[in-house]
Amino acid sequence: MLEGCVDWPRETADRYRKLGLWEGRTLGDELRRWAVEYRDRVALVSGERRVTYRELDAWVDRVAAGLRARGIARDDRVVVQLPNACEFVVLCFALYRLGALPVFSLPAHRANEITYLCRHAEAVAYVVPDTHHGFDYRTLAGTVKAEVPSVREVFVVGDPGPYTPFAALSAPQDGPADAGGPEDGPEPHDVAFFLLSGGTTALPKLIPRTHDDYAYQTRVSAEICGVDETCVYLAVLPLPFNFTWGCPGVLGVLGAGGRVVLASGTDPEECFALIEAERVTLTSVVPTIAHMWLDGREWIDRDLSSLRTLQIGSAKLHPEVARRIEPSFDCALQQVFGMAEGLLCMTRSTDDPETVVTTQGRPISPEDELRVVDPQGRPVPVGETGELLTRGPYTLRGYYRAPEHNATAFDEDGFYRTGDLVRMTGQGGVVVEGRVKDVIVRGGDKVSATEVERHVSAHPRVRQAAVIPVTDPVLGERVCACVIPAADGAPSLKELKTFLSSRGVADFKLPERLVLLDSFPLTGLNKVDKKRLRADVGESRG
Ligand code: OOB
Repeated sequence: MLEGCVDWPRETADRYRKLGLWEGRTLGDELRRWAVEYRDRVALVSGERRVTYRELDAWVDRVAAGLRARGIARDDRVVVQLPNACEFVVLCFALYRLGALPVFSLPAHRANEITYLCRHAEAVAYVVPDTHHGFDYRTLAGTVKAEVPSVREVFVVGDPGPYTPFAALSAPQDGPADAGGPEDGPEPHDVAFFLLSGGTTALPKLIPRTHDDYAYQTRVSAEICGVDETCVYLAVLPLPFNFTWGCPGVLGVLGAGGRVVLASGTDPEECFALIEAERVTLTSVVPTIAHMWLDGREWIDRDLSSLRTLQIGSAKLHPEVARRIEPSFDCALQQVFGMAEGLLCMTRSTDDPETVVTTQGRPISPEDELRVVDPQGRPVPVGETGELLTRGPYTLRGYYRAPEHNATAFDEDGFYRTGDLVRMTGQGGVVVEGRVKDVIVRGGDKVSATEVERHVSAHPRVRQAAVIPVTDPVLGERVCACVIPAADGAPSLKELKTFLSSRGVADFKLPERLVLLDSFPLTGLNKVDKKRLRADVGESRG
């Protein structure tokens, strides 16, 4: 396995193979099979563009050849920061075929995140759009390239500026037209790509996902969702989210011969129009978007009768909201509790309505192992709340190049500590009750409090900072910075945001509330008592 990654123990891996969970095919080979089977069916729709399975397969081969001609090889890391467009899908499969490793970043990431990712992964290439939502990614690429010497190539979808056009990759190459035969391609057990963790640490962690494990996750979740060739999936959330890419998402739907429609945004007008026009049957959103769509249903007159299932996950969906989904959309609700690290829980179409509304589902694999433990690590009885630990055939055994963090993020049996507080129901369902990790869930976006604290603390007029979530009716939670000012007075919220932006911090992490304090409440161990801080701040109007 790739240097810096932690493998499953051999006997565990053998068991997953023997059970037929890991089928021993790479994601690049999978696409080849799908193209043979589904040929001229439409695989991808993006704006005016419609791409069949065969066209997709051929396009992927051309891009793989183009990448190879530019020296991108097996095990090379490539940071991918593209919006929802066909090129994202094509690039990832091309990299999968070469055995080069996409590192999924989000369009919202800025210099702070991207330089870190490129440096940590020693990326050789970085792929961006020219501009998106008014932001010029070529300028960002300039910063990244100047700071991270390993980044040799920047590929740009659209107007390339000083860089290589992505389109040039699919032009006929000089020399042998070889996209990499099976003899030098990746093995099914190899890492296929990296997802980003929601993160509790000051810097995001990289999650290695193997061909075997991801193929399994997408196949099983597609089965559970009843995905077949009549499925039309609307990718609303960013493609680099595990939820959108593989739960069952893009990969699960392509594997069944369905059609993937790419949305460029989340607003109900655009999405409802697409659902009507493409007869979408399945889509996945976060609770904040579900709220917007429920409201949109009141005034947007579109025919959504094709929708069979609306998946909602990534943040807690409250039962009151959950109850409104089926009547309003006349489709089934499916709750999804998942994580980029692996474990995926889903409610089933056969569950009774109360289970669908009040639980976050149950694990998708019989080989998923779940433990719910108290703070001392002792199992709690069913029905009681504790921290969820898990291991299984598609849950990581270690973050990439993070031995110190891995030492505490996993227990001695290889169980991943999710940081989520859950309660199990008698039927094996999971109910998410809260979290012990220092993460703010803003909409579906995960913000590491520690990371934001690091940046806020760097402000010259901040003596000490603690970052906490504050409850919000729209987003669920927002980021609140609690600050003990330096002697010469505190920055305003606006100044703080400008300061963080100038450090290249992504917008969704910026504090939306600032509370000035003389001191922080402390725990017995002299750490900031965030629980009390949250209670104090919640009561104040700050
Ligand atoms: C998904 O993945 P991540 O990696 O962005 O975030 C994982 C964390 C979980 O540990 C949990 O804290 C929270 O997001 N979460 C939920 C939830 N689904 C995720 N909290 C409450 N209720 C839910 N239904 O968010 C993700 C990955 C795959 C599928 C769906 C979501």
